[in-house]
Amino acid sequence: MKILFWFCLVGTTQVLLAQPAFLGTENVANGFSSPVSVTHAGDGSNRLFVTQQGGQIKVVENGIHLPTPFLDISALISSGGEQGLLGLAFHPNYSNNGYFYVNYTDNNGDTVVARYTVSDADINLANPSSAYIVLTFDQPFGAHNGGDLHFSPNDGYLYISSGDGSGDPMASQDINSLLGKILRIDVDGDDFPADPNKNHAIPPDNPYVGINGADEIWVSGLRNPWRFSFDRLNGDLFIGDVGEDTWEEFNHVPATSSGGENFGWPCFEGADASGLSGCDPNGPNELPFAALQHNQPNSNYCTAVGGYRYRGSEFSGLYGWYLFTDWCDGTYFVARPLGMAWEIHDMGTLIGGFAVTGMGEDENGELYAVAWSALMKITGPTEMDDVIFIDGFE
Ligand SMILES: [Ca+2]
Ligand SMILES: [Ca+2]
Ligand SMILES: [Ca+2]
Repeated sequence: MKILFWFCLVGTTQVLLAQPAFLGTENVANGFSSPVSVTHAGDGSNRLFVTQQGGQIKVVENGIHLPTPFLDISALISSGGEQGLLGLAFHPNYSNNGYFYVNYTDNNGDTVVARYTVSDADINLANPSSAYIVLTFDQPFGAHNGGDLHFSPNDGYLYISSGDGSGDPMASQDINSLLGKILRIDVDGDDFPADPNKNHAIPPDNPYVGINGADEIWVSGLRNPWRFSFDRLNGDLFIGDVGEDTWEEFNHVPATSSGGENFGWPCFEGADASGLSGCDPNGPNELPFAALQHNQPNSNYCTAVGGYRYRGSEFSGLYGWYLFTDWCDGTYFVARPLGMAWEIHDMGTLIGGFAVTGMGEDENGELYAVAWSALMKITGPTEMDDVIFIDGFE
């Protein structure tokens, strides 16, 4: 079990210390509508692709926000609230096959993971008729859809976050439900040739292969894992899990894991047992390495936004730190392992204080955030010696 730094922000400390110029932002492009994620294609172009909740993927090329969407599937989706186009990931071999993957809620409100292909004629236009369903599953209600997608740099499999569906939260503990999980699939095969709505293979080392439990599941016990990421260098998995009444969680699955971790929801929120019927107060409950507590002085935590471990080169003072934030509060934090525990620091508030919906990387590992209608680059210290933590710890 990990030792935690339960991080309860002491607001007076934050207010009294001067704000150092440690983390900052540079505006990259504007004019987005409800952006939820930003990523790159890994094709050497260093374009950025911004996913809009309403169903469009927008391209930023050489700092220019192109007016024509890369893809517009707004007619296929339910949007608004927590529904919409929620995630985008490019195939690791995109340069050769032109495949990319989206996660959206369809007109019935159900989750669809689909593959599309870039057009032959224009690298900034996808082929809208190339849709190929990879996986679908029912969503009982509108909220808690998860929706993020990433390929692991280690195994090349596609990982998909799903929320508990906001119906029966015990779905997160049901190993035969795909809700409240991180799923792990192989998009380069089809183990279900008779099923046109299930066009993927199952990695043979997934934890429930050959035993009771859905074969797609990698880890369970999540409430609404809205944004997650991989460490591009070593494959560590970081999951921001949106809490209910008390704790916003940031969870870690080391690259050496063989899957099957249970992060506790709804039997636990953070380390707190819920006492729900059907729950064992002794767990299992894999604890978060960081958690932000609701209703504390001078803070307003409400929605965990998982970030990235910085592996870029421009701001070497950030190298190896995992950056994360909260949608309501806007304070940024950095974390890194310290022996068996984690060292966590408050980095102050960026970008007007709130509404950062997602972060992402470019091809070089530089970090970006989307908030309101803007795409911003996150800047930091270029020397480790310049690092100053406003919480006063060193
Ligand atoms: Ca099939
Ligand atoms: Ca099974
Ligand atoms: Ca948990």
